[in-house]
Amino acid sequence: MGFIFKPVRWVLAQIIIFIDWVTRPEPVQRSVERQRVIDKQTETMALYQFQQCPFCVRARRQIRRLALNIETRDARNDPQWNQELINDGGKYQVPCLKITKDGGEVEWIYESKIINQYMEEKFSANNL
Ligand SMILES: N[C@@H](CCC(=O)N[C@@H](CS)C(=O)NCC(=O)O)C(=O)O
Repeated sequence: MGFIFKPVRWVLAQIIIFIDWVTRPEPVQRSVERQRVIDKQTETMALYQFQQCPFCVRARRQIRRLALNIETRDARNDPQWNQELINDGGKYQVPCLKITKDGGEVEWIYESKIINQYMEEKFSANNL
């Protein structure tokens, strides 16, 4: 029976991606200067994720809504990001936001809700 789950999961993932695309949020508009400051801050951030994971969709929507230029890294198919997530992040779970601070210190944030809360607090629309 196991063979049936893979295609069902794949179809569900396609539906999620399609609904996400149709209902994608409108990015906030900022002044050029403000966007430049935020781009500088997000330059050293990366989201480890899977394309078809609903929790990653949640984090990617927040990135889009807040108009953040955060690199996304495929932790399922790219062995480099896969190993880095496991070895340096500490566990194989996505989404995970990697933040490299000014002094070189690295923080790994797991859990989509916590990631979104972090982005909201740091780059919220009120913070134009
Ligand atoms: N509570 C977590 C759930 C994350 C989660 O379950 N992610 C799955 C992918 S959808 C995962 O990392 N699975 C690891 C694996 O496939 O081994 C969140 O909200 O971020």
